[in-house]
Amino acid sequence: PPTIRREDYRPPAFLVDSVELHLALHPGATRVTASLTMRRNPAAAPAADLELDGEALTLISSALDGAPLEPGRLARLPGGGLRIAGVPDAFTLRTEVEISPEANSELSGLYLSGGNYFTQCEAEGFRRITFFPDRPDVMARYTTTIEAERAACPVLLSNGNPDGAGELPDGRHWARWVDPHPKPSYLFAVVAGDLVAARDSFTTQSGRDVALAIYVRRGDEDACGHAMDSLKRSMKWDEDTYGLEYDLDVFNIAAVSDFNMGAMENKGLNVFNTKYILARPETATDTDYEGIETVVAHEYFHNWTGNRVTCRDWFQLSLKEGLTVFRDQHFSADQGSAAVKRLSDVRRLRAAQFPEDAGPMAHPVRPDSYVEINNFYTATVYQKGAEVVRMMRALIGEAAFRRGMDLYIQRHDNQAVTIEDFAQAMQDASGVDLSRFRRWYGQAGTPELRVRDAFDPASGRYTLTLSQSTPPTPGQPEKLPVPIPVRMGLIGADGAELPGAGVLLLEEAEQDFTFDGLASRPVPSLLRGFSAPVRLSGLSLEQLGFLAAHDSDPFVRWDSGQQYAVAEMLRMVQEFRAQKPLALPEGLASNISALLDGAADDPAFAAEALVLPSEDFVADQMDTADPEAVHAVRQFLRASLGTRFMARFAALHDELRDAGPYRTDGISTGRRALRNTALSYIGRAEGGDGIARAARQFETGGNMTDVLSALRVLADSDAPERETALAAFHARWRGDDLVLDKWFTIQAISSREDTLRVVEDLLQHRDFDLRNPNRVRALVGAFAAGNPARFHTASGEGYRFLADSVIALDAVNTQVAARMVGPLAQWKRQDAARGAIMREELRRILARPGLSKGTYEKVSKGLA
Ligand code: B3K
Ligand code: ZN
Repeated sequence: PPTIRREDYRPPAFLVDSVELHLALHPGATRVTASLTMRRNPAAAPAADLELDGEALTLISSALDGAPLEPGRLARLPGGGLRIAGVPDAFTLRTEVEISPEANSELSGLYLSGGNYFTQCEAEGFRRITFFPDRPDVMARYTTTIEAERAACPVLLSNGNPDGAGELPDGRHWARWVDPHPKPSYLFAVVAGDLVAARDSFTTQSGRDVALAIYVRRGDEDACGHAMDSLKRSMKWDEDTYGLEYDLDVFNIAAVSDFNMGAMENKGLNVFNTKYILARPETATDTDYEGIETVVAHEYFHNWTGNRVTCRDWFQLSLKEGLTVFRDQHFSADQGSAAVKRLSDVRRLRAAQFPEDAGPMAHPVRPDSYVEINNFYTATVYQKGAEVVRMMRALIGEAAFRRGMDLYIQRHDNQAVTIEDFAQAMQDASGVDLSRFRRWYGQAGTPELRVRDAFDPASGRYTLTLSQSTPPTPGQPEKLPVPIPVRMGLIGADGAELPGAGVLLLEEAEQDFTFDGLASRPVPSLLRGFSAPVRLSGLSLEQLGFLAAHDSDPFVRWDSGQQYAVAEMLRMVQEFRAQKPLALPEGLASNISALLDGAADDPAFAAEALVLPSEDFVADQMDTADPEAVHAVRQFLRASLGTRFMARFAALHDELRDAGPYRTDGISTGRRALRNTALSYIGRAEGGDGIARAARQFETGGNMTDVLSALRVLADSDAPERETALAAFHARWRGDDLVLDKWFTIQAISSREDTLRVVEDLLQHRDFDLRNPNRVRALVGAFAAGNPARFHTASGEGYRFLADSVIALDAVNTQVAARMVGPLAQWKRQDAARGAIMREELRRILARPGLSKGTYEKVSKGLA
């Protein structure tokens, strides 16, 4: 399959001013008629023929300016597109095609889910609905008429504002939608079916009323409250923070349980995975509630950053995604504890993006090439992209950043633009030269930031030497220094903050920063708030312990505690490998003890800080991972800490029980998080009553957060309560897809040795369905990406299981299949024996005839 390169970008030869679409919906054979008003693009090189994208379309008829096109002027292109010879400068093209929603298991284009119709067009799904120049720099005004059987599809939705509806013969009806804003085809959407709406309204800052509706399956209307509330808060926040107001009369969301990702920002008609809409206290965890708030906000914010101003081409994806993640993170931080939000964002970045940046798929925030664009909706484009925007704001200041956003939108409204245009707006609005900063967009890899320090007692001068280097990544052997904003402070021996706090800008490979007038050697607190997405090293265990106890910055306090634990765990891994007995390090124990002392002051922070660094995070710090040893060490520490502090964990577990109704505010979720962290330690402790506590909490827990935390403890155990609880949970929730997903996941991530066997059995379970992406992610994805000890079992069975799953999936849904390849492609991180089996499995996938280009790209790059 061909590689698409950023440098090959050419403007489209033809533009589309308006689109009139008519969809006659039938499950097996839907008719789509499209009338495109087109003209030559004066800014493009002249082309003789018109070429349109198309995939899995059956052409029924075509006409140019009202005259049927004779077959001689038509040719089908290799991927299924259409070439029309000798078109005039301006014309109307009418095509009629047939598609089969029923046969669409790819879930791209128009498909059926539970008898209802949904579309997904980003990145290249619109070409599966009609012939079109399916690229984001072709922006057009759409009018969409949908017709369907009234009984099966009482609800007919598309983008924009409603513009009429009526009856048709044979029990059918129609509805028309007009979207006044020009948009790229990837933002097109249609939803039709037997859905019911939860409704509300929002009055914008200029006094316009917007009708809000969330469409769900009958019976789920009562589970939309949190999503609706999040939507209204997002709408208000964007007005207050950026002056950005909603621009249609209606804002609709439709929820679907078969969906390739989280949600989609289609203009005026967002389509959501039910996972990010539906929540009731008894079915959704606190993490689910947070996810809903974040994703609802994210998709809403796309209305300006993505929809009104869109991407010129897919290499610019981070223009909308990095910026919109930055915006949703900022929004969520404003809703509750900004510090705890930052910790969890950083934890995610390190868990997903750092390994990507260090692996075979490493790519810059603005990639240079791709085979399948859907493979580039990555943690790098999203999360690192957001970090780059955040650094930009730190460099130019908040006020200038706001002016830059205003300028960006004012200059580029209704345009398809580049990351460079965004950086230029920020530069022009701030007067700050960002030319070197732009390297962050073009260079892959995580910079390593090293610190050395020296103190001269005679002069009272303290010198911090910061240096940076970025490791080579595929296709980029040499790296240049990037500007790294290092927010910092200095701490005196008594734990008090000294003068000198600020932001150091490291622009070169190495720089000295000096501080005068100090009485004694301070401890440097670096990367406060995680001011740059880099790996920091050079602090001693002693300094880390000191910072964990004393720093005023919550991020540094948390991170120093984590780094301290990592250092100890790595040392213990070596001891384990040398078959030495393990012992609980006293320093680590005293850090935990101090956290327990202060836990009541900030339960949410304590819950984050008490959790040991994940197995993957520890393994990532090793030259060659050792999943067994890391697992053994982490389990040993959980058990010994649980045993050592049993009484205190038990007290927390008793005291923090929810009183009163379930609430999702930061205080309540923080208390639950801390309580359940305590339970998880007790669950591993020797001689503890963890199983009894968990069984009781499982039975009496009033919300899913508590019930699932309890089930997790049981599922990790060999106690007889395990089977009883799993069976009871299944019996109670078998009718609820989203809760059943949790049942699959909790078994897939169990630390028990028989987990792979259990997972293989679950693959045959009557409730497992390869066509449902949530279910696949809940079982196969959770096992491969969330259970390193069992996935990396030395026999290689875990690898074989994943390869088999990828092969089976690729025949059903190529996007989901390609996403699952990731863990196998990290073979360079493993020892020689494991690496050989992983490569063998990758080759086995690659050898499959008819492999999709998306899976091909991931596997072949993974093997390289
Ligand atoms: N823009 C969509 C993601 C589309 C993924 C296509 N493979 C959701 C989002 O980022 O908001
Ligand atoms: Zn997005």
